[in-house]
Amino acid sequence: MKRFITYLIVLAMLLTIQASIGTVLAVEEFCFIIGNSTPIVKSTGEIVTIQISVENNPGFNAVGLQVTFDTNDLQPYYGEGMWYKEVHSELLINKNIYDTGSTGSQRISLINGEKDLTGDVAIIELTFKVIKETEGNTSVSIAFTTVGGTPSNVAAQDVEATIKSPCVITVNNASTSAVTLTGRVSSYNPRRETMIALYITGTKQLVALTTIEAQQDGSGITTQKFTLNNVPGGVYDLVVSKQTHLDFSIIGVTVGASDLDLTMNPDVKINTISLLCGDINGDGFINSTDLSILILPANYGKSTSSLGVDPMADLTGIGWVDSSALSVIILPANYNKTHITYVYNANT
Ligand SMILES: [Ca+2]
Repeated sequence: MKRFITYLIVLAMLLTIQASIGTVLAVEEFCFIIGNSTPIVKSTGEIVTIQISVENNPGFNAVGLQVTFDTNDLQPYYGEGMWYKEVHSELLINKNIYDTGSTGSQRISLINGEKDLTGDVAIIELTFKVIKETEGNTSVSIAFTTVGGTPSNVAAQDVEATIKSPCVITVNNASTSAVTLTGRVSSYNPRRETMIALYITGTKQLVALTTIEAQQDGSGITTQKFTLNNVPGGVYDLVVSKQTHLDFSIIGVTVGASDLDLTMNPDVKINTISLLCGDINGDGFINSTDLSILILPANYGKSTSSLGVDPMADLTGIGWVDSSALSVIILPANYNKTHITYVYNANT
């Protein structure tokens, strides 16, 4: 009780101070911010990532945010799984996302488990593809959701907060001196999609992305070309990924003022990016775990159309889990390997 009275006295003092300072020296408010201080300029077709961060954070563990944007201008981008992701390591995003699709307004509930999230940090990152055809501005705004959106802490107390919104994206198609980046990928099973992503080197900031679409038929090893459009000059990490294969990253790809064709590079590792195959469970390793899945009686010798068969175990795309997959996984080039990182060399 004594402590409570002390608390009340302190609170009263604080309120008095705040009142006397008035608007000249306002108490810094806890604030949710979308976007950053630098302007975002993008071209049609480019990917834009926008962070939501907090400032003057007194500690909170839950909030509900409504994200609003124009679906004629921006499309949630699912290139790497979800279009939103937690960038704060402690944060858990409630899986009950009210994904209202094309309406341009989506609810995200953030719950930080048993303890308050502290510090002025980025909490989540949203990824969009710019589809606005005309030049000009478009924006993404956030608001607390009307039901249960107010931030609260682990003690179940409401935490007063404001919002700095929206984040403006300027679509400027004329200003880019962007070039194309082409390359070639060799991998198994043309019935699976291959994803080629370009990041600012040393980061996970996506600049361009394309896919080699899954084919209706075909099996075994195929070599396919890809093109990344609208790549501005810069230094990038190119990451090629495909289900059941290990990622292949080329670090430090330098893009200048003219188109870059990796297939012309004298280095065979760069002119044909060869993906290692056999990661059935997708954990980034080709090893005995994958082998044991392959030879499970439920999978081995079965058609992928049979009930209960793990389709990932069909490595070559023949429609069966059999010796063709086994021979791929046990190849010394594949077995006991993990994701490949290779340093770029222009060699020109
Ligand atoms: Ca594996």
